[in-house]
Amino acid sequence: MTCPHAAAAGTPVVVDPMVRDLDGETARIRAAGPLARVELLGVPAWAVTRHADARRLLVDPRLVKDLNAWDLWTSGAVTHAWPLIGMVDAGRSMFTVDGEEHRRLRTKTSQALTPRRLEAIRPDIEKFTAELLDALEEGGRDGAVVDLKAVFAQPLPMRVVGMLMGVDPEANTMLTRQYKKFFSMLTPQEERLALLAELDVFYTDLVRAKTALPTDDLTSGLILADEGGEPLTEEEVVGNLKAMVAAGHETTIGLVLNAVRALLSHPDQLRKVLAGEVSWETVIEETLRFDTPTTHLLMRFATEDVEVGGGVIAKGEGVVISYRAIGRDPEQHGPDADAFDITRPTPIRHMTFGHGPHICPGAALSRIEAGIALPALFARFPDLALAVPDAELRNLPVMTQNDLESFPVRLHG
Ligand code: STR
Repeated sequence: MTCPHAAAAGTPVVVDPMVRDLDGETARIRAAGPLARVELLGVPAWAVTRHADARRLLVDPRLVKDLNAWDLWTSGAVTHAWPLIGMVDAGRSMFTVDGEEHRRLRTKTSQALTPRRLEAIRPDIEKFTAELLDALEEGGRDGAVVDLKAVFAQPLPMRVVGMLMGVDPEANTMLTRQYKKFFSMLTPQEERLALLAELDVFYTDLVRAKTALPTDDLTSGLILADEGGEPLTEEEVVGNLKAMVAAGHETTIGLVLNAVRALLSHPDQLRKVLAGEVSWETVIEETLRFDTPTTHLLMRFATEDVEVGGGVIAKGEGVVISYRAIGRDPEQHGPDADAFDITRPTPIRHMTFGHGPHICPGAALSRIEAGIALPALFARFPDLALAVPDAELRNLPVMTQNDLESFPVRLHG
């Protein structure tokens, strides 16, 4: 185990692929300073751990997403054998490109995901939620333990993002299974590379079908050029589509489960919410700050030396934004940053969706999903209870996300 002092002295915090102690690890990374040395499966990187620094760096054009700016990549030290390579080498899309080109790749997606435009799909999200609550009720009949993740929190965002993008709902099970394998560090790398290739075929087929016969989904929207505009290439549409599906389902699972988890372990706060004294909106924002779905966001590369909190990210080095550490930053959130508290007197100003040009385009969508799912869940099952002690909830071996293995509950206490 790495102790905080060793880390501060320059020994890297070795990020645990098995995610056995997320809180302890987050504290160690924060203790290692504003710019912490971390090691990700043998690969050295910097981690930004303070809100204010991240806010500045996320608009700094000297940090780029282009893998070719990474010395460890261009020198061949990091290859496709590295299990996290899929997080940075994801094809050309709004996730991997910066500057003017990035604007071109992103505009249509962000326009389609404004809070106003999303109001149109609210009834669909409500319908999916009601159907999944029925399934939950069925699974939890007669006091049986049911997995809130598998039956509710996981299928809901998949159905929503699938519908938006025009994915055949029949493919949802396959996609859920593939992404679970993609994110898990237990998956052998050859298998991960093979499934990514399979997903590329699936998405390319989808884009070709929509090119032949456009409908009113976002994938068709991405294919059609704006008047006078340059159309996106097939590779770019595929890249955006897979970024949307991957990001759109994985992160919202975390948001919903983490909110339920926090409320169930703080019954006094849950009572206030159910009594209407605190809004669901506050619950969602405090959950986003306190228990970020994204633990570390991989990765940006320095095109020049960049100074951060007394340290330097040298030209050619890689840096991750450690959103979990940032959400617990006392300089931003006060001395009780480590506590879940929906009664904070000051507004919660978290940065969990990022900042700057790459700020999460799905932020409004995830807030709408959680804003429908959470009140509906507790309205139907006000006595919802964890079926195991909170301390027994386990993370999946996923290094970049806060992804729980399962969430066993009893519906009626
Ligand atoms: C997964 C693999 C892939 O095909 C495409 C992408 C691009 C978007 C990435 C996604 C990745 C992994 C999860 C991310 C998402 C953007 C937001 C999401 C990093 C690499 C978060 O966890 C915030």
